[in-house]
Amino acid sequence: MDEPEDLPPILVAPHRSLKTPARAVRPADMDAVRLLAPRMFAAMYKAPGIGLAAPQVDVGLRLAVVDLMPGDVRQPIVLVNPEVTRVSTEWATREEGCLSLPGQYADVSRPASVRVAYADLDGKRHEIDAEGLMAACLQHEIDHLDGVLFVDHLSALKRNMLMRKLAKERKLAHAEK
Ligand code: GNR
Ligand code: NI
Repeated sequence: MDEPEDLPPILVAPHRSLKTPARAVRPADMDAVRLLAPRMFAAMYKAPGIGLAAPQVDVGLRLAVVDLMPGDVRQPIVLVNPEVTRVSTEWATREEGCLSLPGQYADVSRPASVRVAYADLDGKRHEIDAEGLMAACLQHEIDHLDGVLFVDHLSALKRNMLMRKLAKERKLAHAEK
């Protein structure tokens, strides 16, 4: 048997680190970022999820990884200092989940399409024009870098209901262990 890989644990809300805006990645951070990114992918694939932001593994840097795995083929994207530079006037609503709110899902409305500028691990700049699930995922990950969770886009009533449901389910899961 292989040794289980040492993966960074994914923080679950409520947690202070999930509410704290992350700082920009600087050139001096790039060695640490190059070590962290593969571990973030491993944690994301294991979960499984389609995106993971550094604050979710308690690292306060503007770094996220995304892989929508279209047709189960891996298409990993590392986003260093991603920024939304254009949003459509049209909005779209889709169900979202979050690895930091395990088992919780809600309809979230956001701009239907976005342009995102970012750098890769070599410092090369890129732009993506995204719509559909990719647009929602990129906005969701950039929100994490600003200390924002998808529940922050819901009414206070829906947010409180979902947070209480999460706390109750976690309490039950711990009691059953
Ligand atoms: O796995 C995830 N699925 C998802 C579905 C709809 C919109 C956004 C996402 S991202 C989420 C993983 C996660 O928590 N990323 O921060
Ligand atoms: Ni999330």
